[in-house]
Amino acid sequence: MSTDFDAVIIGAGFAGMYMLHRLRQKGFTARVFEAGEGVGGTWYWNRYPGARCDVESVQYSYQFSRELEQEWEWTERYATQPEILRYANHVADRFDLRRDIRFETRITAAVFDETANAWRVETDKGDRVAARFVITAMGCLSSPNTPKIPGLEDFKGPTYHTGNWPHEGVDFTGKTVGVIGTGSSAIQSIPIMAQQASHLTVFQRTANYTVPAHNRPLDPAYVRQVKANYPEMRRRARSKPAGIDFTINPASAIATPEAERRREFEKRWSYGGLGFMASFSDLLLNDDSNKTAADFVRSKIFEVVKDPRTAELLTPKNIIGCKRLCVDTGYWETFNRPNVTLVDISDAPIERITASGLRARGQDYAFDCLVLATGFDAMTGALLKVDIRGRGGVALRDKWREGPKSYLGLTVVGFPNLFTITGPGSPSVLTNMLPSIEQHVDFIADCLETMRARGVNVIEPVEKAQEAWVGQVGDAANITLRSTCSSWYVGANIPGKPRVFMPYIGGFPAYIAACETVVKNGYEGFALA
Ligand code: N01
Repeated sequence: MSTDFDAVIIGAGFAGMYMLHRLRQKGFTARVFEAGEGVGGTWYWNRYPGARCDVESVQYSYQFSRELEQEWEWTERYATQPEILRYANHVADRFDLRRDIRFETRITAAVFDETANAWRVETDKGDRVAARFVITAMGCLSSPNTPKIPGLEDFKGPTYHTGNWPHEGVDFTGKTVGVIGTGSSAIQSIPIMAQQASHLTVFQRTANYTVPAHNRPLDPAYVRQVKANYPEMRRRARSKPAGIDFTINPASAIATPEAERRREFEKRWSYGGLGFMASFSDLLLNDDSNKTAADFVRSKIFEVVKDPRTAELLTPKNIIGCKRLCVDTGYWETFNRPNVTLVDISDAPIERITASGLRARGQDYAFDCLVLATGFDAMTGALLKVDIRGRGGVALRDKWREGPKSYLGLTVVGFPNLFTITGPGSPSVLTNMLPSIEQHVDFIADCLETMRARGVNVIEPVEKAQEAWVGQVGDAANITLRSTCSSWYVGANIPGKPRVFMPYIGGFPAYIAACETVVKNGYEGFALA
């Protein structure tokens, strides 16, 4: 059967854009469908005040084009959402991507036609297209979670979700604001909202660890030096578990004398950012080591927050780094402001949202605006919103009822010619997303090229290889403390979601090696027909 395109790509974030570019370079035809009006994915939707990336801008960038790398000028250590969105738009223009992207169009269904060996794709605008391949590029944190709190629809004022923020922005000047949630999005936005609002009430279910960003404008001399040495920096980053170039101290925290340990933590703290978790190599492997880092951060809260009761409430009790570590600018300081109140809801859920605010622990709180900083149905949420059906009409939703299973986080048994960029079972959210995306896109593009050269029409993983990979993902998860708490990594934030540690935590280098071995052995673990 002739198809409309070689590939349909779902989503025009960084993954979808680069996938389109690579396929075009190799002479394939592709059409991207994107729900938003523009490119940028997560950076298109997450426009809440204070949104910025917690990976340094010079590393959170594409490396596939040396020219792009050299011409783009990042202005801050951690780029703001508007700057990253400008970068995404620059890439779309520079590589002339828009002509193959259909905006404001959401794919609703993708069904594999076994007689034609093609995917039949439907959109909410009535498009019906056929493609040999479907490639999902929907992002891991792109399906906002609005918790089913009773009375949500009763609230008379505006309600905003950090993951779907109004494009025109929101001015909270003179308003009273209630914020539910204290994850990364809340920790970034609360300090800014507090500067605008007449009063801000923060409803905290779980206190979170955060490290200072120490953000600053980038020194042009530093940028010149990075640009002169980009390939070397990228190579070092690829050799690190998180795909980020920072130095990991190989020592054990608990085996290091206390004074020396504290010096190392202080050094990392004053440098700022996620590299704090690389202070010692066993922080996520050993409870006692983890506690040394947790206690260090806890002590910092009491140095900053003046009211001891508030400091106590802000003090996380769980393992540091188990939930995703946050990076902030002035978060704890914000709770010294007279117009900010912290309400602990750890022991009882919010009873209900009311017309004028909410009721929690038997008390009513009134505010003009409600902000839900309540996160996402991570990793599988966006994928399963699309009605994806493989062989025999089996739905991916049913196939993954007990949790996602994939081969390399890229392909699924029973779903031929379907690729999931940064899908569950790949390093994705545990790494710098940009290099992880590029590695997946390159794998897929090379695979399609090999298939074309060999006259192969269909690729699909075999059950045995998928089971072995799922076993490896599970074994890696069991070694670390990261799989032990209630986080979105294990689906714990979504009622009824199966508890499975979804990303591959064996590290970026081990993952790249696994993919390379598969290719070297002639796409081992796949059936090619
Ligand atoms: O979401 P989250 P997020 N009642 O799930 C609370 C990336 N990111 O949008 O912890 C009351 O972390 C929930 O409480 P609890 C990054 O990977 C990156 O902040 O479940 N509270 C929690 O406090 C990040 O990890 C960047 O007890 C409820 C909060 O809402 C991921 O996105 C910036 C509740 C949700 O926190 C998600 O971050 C932003 C309820 N019913 C995000 N339901 C950077 O690059 C949920 N909560 C810096």
